Amino acid sequence: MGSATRRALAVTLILLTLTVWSSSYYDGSTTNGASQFNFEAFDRNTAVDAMPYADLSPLEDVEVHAEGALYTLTVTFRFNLLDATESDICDGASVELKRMVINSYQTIQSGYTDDQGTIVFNNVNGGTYLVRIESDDDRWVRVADGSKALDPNYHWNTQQFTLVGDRQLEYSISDQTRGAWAIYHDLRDGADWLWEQTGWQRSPITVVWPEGDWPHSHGDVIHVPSDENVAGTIWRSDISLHEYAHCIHFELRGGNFPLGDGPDPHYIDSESSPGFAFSEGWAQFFERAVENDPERSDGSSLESTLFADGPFGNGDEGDMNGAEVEGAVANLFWDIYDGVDSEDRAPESERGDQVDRKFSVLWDIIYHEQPNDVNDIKRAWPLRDADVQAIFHNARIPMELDPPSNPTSFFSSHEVDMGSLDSTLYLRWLGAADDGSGVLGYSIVIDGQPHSVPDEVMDYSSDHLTTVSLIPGVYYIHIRTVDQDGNWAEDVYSIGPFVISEGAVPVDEPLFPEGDDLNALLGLVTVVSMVGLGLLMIFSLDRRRGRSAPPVTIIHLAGNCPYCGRLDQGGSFCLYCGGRLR
Ligand SMILES: [Ca+2]
Ligand SMILES: [Ca+2]
Ligand SMILES: [Ca+2]
Ligand SMILES: [Ca+2]
Ligand SMILES: [Zn+2]
Ligand SMILES: [Zn+2]
Ligand SMILES: [Zn+2]
Repeated sequence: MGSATRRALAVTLILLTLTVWSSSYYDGSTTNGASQFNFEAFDRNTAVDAMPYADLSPLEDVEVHAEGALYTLTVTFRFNLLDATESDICDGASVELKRMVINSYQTIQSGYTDDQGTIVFNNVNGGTYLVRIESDDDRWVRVADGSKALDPNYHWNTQQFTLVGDRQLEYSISDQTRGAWAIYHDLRDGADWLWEQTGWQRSPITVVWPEGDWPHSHGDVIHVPSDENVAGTIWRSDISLHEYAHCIHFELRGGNFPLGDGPDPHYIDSESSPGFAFSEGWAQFFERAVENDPERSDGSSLESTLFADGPFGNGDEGDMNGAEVEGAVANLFWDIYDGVDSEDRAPESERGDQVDRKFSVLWDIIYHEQPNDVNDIKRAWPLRDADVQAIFHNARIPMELDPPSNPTSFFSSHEVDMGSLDSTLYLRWLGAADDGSGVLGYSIVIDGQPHSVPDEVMDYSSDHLTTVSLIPGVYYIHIRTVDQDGNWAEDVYSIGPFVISEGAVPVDEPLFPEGDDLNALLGLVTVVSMVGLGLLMIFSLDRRRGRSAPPVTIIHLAGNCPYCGRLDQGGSFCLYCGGRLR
């Protein structure tokens, strides 16, 4: 037997000894009136010596400086698991060292347990002490008792002890409320995983237990039911991490969840809506990713590509509606997150999972682009190739890669190369097409350059626009088309130059009623062929009379669309003109 093995065995025996000793020691007494829960102490000085394992004593690192006045106190906290023969550590928890001063305890030092559940207090005077531990790390999570209004955080005091030298103490929390440490531990695992992956952490959340009759997240607060309502929930790391994932999503989105209805209850193969499936799919993915295991507690695996086929009878089969099925979204996220496996593919698919650990790409999109569903994520995916297409397709989320074609013609309120005294320009374009997923919208730049390239951020979902009031100058309008799956036209449709003359003013009413193709077309034909630009200019000049200070610079009225000036009704795009609002 090697020395490392012997050492490991020795540690195991000590822990086993302490645990056994613990269960027989409990006496139900409390050490002071304020203690919420009594629990038992293992003092290695007495407990280990009392047991017949004298060979193990060199493992104890205990020194007593009888001659000194200041001592070092080392305290370790553990909690028993649901199976009380096993235990885990209380790491990162808030701890106070309290000294008895004239019949009451005063906090003299405080800090946090390390990742071994240990805290060291240095330079401690001799005296009578107790230590208080609280399920709060002041960083990621605190766990509060739903039955208490005042001082609700779960906390425990040790029995009092005297310090006459350096001392090491180890405690194990074993009462019925120790489950608070289970969820505390699990959520810290989740926060730590995210911190490692992304360098991002959400603000602290509060777990309230017992509360409610079903585990759920309110965004910043998680409610966990009592054992009477749903037995053992507090111990379920998959449930805890799932609800924590909802809290992450909530804060990432600035305090809301993606919109969308779903069935209640919902299952991994439930057909819901794109927003709901994104929200739940993210949570299903997160719990498995933190545990680093795609296998779920129900025996299914996130590596399965079949969730959109309703394998448990909660959805239809044979279609491509993975964006509306939480399991399909979770499967996609898992394949983005995990390594490659050419055998990981849908039955009908040629191509397996060749996407190698791209969680950072997914995170960037969720963090920066505020996607509302997995289709938004698909559109925002930066490197678009057959491998990415395959994992979307395997999850039953269609994705094509062919770019759309740009518009081929246009109508406008202003003639190209002709000066105009109307400072607001109306434009309608035609001919953009996409055979695969269909045209979604356009990125548009209006500037003075003849050859600009619009960025890959969609500005308009409609096929027409009215500009803000333009200052006098020469303008080009550049249009680039995007399809429903996020493919961008490779070239640009540029129109112009349009010339806004000195003294031009906006024409208040839209010249052509928007949203009515026939009227708009008739209006254009009328103006161009019968009335003519001259009349339009006279009209404009006429409108100008009576104005004291005609605005010629771009105006952004709060609450109004900057393109058409009508009331901002919310949403990403203007209801009237289709301009991007946010
Ligand atoms: Ca389906
Ligand atoms: Ca995979
Ligand atoms: Ca993969
Ligand atoms: Ca296409
Ligand atoms: Zn609640
Ligand atoms: Zn959920
Ligand atoms: Zn508008």
